[in-house]
Amino acid sequence: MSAEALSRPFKRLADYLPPAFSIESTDLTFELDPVNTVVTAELQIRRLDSKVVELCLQGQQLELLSVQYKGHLLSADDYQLDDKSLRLTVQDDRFSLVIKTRLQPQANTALEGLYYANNTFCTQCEAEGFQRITYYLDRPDVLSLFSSSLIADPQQYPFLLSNGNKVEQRELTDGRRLVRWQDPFPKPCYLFALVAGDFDTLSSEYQTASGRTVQLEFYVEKGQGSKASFALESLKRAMRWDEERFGLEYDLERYMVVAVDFFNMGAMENKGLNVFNSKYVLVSEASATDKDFFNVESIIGHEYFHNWTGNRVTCRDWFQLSLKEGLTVFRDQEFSRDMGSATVNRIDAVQVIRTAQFAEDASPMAHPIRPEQVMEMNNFYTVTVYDKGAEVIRMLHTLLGEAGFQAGMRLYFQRHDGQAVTCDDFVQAMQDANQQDLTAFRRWYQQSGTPVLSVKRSYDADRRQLTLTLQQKTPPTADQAQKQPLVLPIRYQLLGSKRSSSELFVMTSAQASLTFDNVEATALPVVLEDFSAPVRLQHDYSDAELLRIATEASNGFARWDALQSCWLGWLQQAVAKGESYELPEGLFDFYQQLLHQPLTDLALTAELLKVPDYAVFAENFSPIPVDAILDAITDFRRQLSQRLAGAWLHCYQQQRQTTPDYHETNVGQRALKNRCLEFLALLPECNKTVLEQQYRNANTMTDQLAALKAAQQGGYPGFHTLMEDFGKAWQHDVLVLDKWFGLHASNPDPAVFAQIEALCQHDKFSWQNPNRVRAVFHAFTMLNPGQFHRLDGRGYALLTDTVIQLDGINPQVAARLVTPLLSWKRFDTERQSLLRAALERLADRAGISDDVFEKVSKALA
Ligand code: 0A1
Ligand code: ZN
Repeated sequence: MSAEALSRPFKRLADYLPPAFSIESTDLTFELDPVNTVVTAELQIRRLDSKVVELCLQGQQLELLSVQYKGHLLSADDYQLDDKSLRLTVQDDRFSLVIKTRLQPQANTALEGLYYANNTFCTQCEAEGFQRITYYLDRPDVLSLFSSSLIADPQQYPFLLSNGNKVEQRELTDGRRLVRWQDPFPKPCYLFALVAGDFDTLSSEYQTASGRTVQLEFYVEKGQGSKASFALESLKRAMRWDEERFGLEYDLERYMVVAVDFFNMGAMENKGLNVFNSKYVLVSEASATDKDFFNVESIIGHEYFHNWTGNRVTCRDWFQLSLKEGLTVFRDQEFSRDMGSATVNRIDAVQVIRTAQFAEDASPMAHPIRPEQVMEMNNFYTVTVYDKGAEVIRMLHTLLGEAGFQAGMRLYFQRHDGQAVTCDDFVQAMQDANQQDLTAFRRWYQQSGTPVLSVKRSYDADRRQLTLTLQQKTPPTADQAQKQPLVLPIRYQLLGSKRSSSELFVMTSAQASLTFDNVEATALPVVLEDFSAPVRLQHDYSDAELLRIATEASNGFARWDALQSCWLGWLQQAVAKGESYELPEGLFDFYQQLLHQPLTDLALTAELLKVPDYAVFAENFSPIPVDAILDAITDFRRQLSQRLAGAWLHCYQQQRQTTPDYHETNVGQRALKNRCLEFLALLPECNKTVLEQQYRNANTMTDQLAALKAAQQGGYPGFHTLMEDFGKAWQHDVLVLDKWFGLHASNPDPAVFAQIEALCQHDKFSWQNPNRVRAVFHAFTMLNPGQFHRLDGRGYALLTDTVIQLDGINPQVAARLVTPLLSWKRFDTERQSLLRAALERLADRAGISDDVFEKVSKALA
């Protein structure tokens, strides 16, 4: 690694200083042009700390045209300019600054700041993108009143949108149009947005609980208007839900959502003007899966809920990101739970924690939900900050109960509406509203890593007493060696006893025990219902006991989870034996029963009938025996398909006819049917007709795609013909083509390398478009472990080349893609050296971005 590279600086939470200046108002004028946009920023600034004379504004990738201080044009001697900042000495306590900058939105392929893609101007300012628009105090604790004037050619860009209320629209003498917007709420600059382009629009009205009318407006690509109606209805449901559950109402007259094709993330909560990745707005039964519909509703909810948890109360600094993200994910999960199958929703959320988040804790990028140091903030929009952050909020909810939690929320808004605050302020509000000491609980914010909770049982037959001994221990992580015990809310139930309802035990120390008097020897504790704390659970339950929980527990999550434990146990035995492990009769009986008599929750039934994915198993090993896991999975699936052939077919036929619309019952039915299809496809005798029929007759994308996936996994010879047909049929729809790209890239055959090369030449593929890149390479690295982890290193080399190529275009996306290379220490020695070499190749590249460098250098440290 070069010396220059090693000296790249970190920013630290401990170095936080309040701002010395405030920007009372920010008036922006944009003269929009793809290659030459001029931005005029008129700032009214006030000095807060009289001892400070230097004003340092951040700015990147800007061409400075002029600066006026209190109306006087400054010369270059009056300020200092470098590639990161503009600094000037100021004598006054109040003054105006007018800064003119020139931007080239079309050349901005990083998609941060103002960019131009697909004939649309769009901004993305979180986390630190506003400094790519003008020189500014680009930090979330500087709140300003924003107004903005957008000037552009009305033929090409009939819609000129920004935050707040539209206060003026007129045509200029040169033929351009000016639209002026004013946002009445002070906000940090990361919530600023502008969009200019031509769209299909879809509008509606919403009556708030207090009787105000809000205009809802969706702006989507021409010709796609009808695909936004589900998102629009989801928005109304989210608005109603937030009023009913949290007592929170929307606060502006207008709520706009713009869907764009080029976007680095899922969506962005800019005040009154959300910008969405089109993937999370545009759905129809023919072109989107049930999972896509689910994502649209949950992300629409997420961005809407940010209006209170994020916008009205925002973060003091970026280390506090989980203040808004953990809380908002918790809120969107609760919303989704109320909209669909509660149990399956919880299962999905837990899968994210157990696979991605536990993996992050075990990786060189391990960090607490409130990180303490960062090089590039964009690297910290992580599953830890978001999803583990939501688990921490969920634990508070479990500890305080719904009423106590809501009291805490009310106090939080009462104290902090309009402010930029810390995670501590949030916990303090919860504490004060409930008169509970949450000191020990706060450790969740500063400690990284996954606690291991072990449970041991002993039964005293004479006393008829059962004792549970609990122990918690958090192994060291890359960022922190010492760990302390955490507060763990543990929900449990005792099967086969009178006290069969769910109870809560709050564990606060390293060891604890629970005793149950007067119980039978057969009483069976079900621990960690609903995954009440984000821990790895260790126990010594037998298969028979686990299968009993899977059948008898009243908590749906616990039933599924018991089965997960079984699968892990069986897989470990298969790996240890190095040969086929025969699945127990009890499992076949259990599945037979489920297939003939599914539970009322069909989606849960489908989950129970699933062999866990590679990623779920892999997370439990170090080193990860890649090939043995893959072999065992294939063998398990083969055993199930053959032993239960008749039952899969019976259930498949029972569930075959489904109504296309996205509705809980239909979704469950499709999930179950397609699970059956997955196993049927492994049977040579019947797969042809069943697969072909389902593919041809599908009335939803869910069913069509399920047929293709089953055909691929089952090695169906007609698969390629079906893929060709699918590719042709969906040429016109890039969001569907992404699914096709992904399927190609998850081909478990070595031919995948040639296919990926061909995909990158496809006329709909573009390195500039994050959705296209992710469709191919996310599928390759995450859904194709066999080829990605090849022992000849070809998979790693492909990813490394891709990261290098992409880093020059879009560092944020490149840095997300690099993640699978980081955990090199978790593999066997051969793969370790291949991965290490790949990381070194990246670290040594001149000009590698901070985004990629931060991750790679941590991995090599
Ligand atoms: N705040 C958004 C996520 C987001 C974060 C960063 C972005 O660009 C770097 C874009 C979006 C959310 O939580 O939805
Ligand atoms: Zn968010």
